[in-house]
Amino acid sequence: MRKGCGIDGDDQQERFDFVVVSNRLPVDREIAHDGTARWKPSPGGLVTALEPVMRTNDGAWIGWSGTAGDEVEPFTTDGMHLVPVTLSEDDVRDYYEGFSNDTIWPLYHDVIAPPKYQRDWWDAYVRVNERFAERAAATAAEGGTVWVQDYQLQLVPRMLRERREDLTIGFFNHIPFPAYGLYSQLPWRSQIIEGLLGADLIGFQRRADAGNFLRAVRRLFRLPTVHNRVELPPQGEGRWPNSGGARPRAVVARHFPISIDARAYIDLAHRADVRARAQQIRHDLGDPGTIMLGVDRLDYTKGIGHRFAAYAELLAEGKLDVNDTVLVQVASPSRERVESYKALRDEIELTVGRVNGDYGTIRHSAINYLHHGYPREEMVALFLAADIMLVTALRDGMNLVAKEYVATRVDDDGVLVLSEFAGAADEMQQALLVNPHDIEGLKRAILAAVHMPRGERRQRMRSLRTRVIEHDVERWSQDFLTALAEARPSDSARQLAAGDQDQR
Ligand code: GDG
Repeated sequence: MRKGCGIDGDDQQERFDFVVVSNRLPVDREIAHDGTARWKPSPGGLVTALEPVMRTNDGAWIGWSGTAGDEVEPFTTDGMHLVPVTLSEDDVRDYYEGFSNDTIWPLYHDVIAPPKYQRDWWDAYVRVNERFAERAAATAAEGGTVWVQDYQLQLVPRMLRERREDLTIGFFNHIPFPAYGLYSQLPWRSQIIEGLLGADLIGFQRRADAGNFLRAVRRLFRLPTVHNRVELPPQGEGRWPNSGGARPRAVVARHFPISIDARAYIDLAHRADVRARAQQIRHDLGDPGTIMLGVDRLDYTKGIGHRFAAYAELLAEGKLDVNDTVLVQVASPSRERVESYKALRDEIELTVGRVNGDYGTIRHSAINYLHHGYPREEMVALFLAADIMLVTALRDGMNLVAKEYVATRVDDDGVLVLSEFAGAADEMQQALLVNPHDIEGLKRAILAAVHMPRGERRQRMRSLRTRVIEHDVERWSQDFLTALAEARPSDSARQLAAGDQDQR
């Protein structure tokens, strides 16, 4: 609900009972041929997840527009009230590409790439988190609920509580939280935990992530945790973490596995033009016996190289035939100014060239590599065309692609090969689960997928689909908001939880 009057006598600013804060706004600016600009919804895991919740609750969304130096006034588009935060070139380099994507991202993904610990990046992270917290404090109504998203904004809960003790604050971490042995490398490990403890409820993808976080709290602050609750004693007692408020309170840390808007994927899968496109894709690929598919941001966490290695060995050993098999790999461009991503792109593209050079023929490429982003319709057509979906992440908070693939398969066909290191594995036990580091095991799983009888494919796919359809993104947000209302039973939190239930 919107309110015209603010607190502290600031009556110009519109205030909202429900505020989402994330690094990026859920829109991209598009420049038309005539030079006019408009905002269009942007694709991506987080946007897909939160857009329906925002619309239902008429909330405000705080985030960066995606362009450095952009100074944009709050605006409403597609029924969503958006509040932009400005990031300078330096902020983007040091807070976003630096600390978020070159320190926290690799550290939280089990140091697959070496994290860089740079003090000026940390300073930028603190500065930009302050800016988001200030914006949130100025946007939330008295007694309102603020839901902060993801690893770029871990200090915001505490900074917000320092400014507004009246708010109910939730935080959701979309990426893994590492074991303490790794987490303890972080020079600012205590400050990050204090930042997060500013929330009433901290959500993680997997039970193991919540466990790792609670262990870090115990190790760093010697605070007691009971089940999933941290009891914060009155300030000044013991090694008290500075989490913002002065009052003793409890913080709950639990897992809430995120999901997708399954209905939207099912609807697309039934559309005649999308189905025709799927057939066209098959035909254009030479009507092979087996189409395998990978869809990932070009990121070192996704195990794209491991997937290629297993596939290339199967071709080399004659267990797969390039005349009858193709691997389509969509690798959408990502974080292209970060060094480790540049190196990854070189490595992946070198491998594609080698595999195609070694095993391709004039008629058939072994790997059909696409370094583009595509509209969702095209993704669904690809999912429908693919006999086997390869999700071989080395570490992944959840992996929405795995869920999108099964939601799309309205024909109950197709096989999902899924890494046990993706959060999705906890719920998707009927997939062919693999350890992507074990190349022999990965090869066995690929062959099992290629040769799996129709009956087994149907039985596995049905059970996977039931799970994803019953646990969709609306259920995720409902579960989170209900738990938030239980953690701190304010009026706004109770209303959000109840409103969400009415929607179902
Ligand atoms: C983070 C966590 C967690 C990709 N390429 C295109 C495209 N995509 C869409 C996919 C999917 C989303 O982007 C990617 O989500 P993932 O979950 O697979 O991975 P991350 O981007 O790493 O997301 C992850 C997620 O947050 C949510 O909490 O699951 O673990 O790392 O929806 O379909 N969409 C379109 N064109 C593309 O080219 N339209």
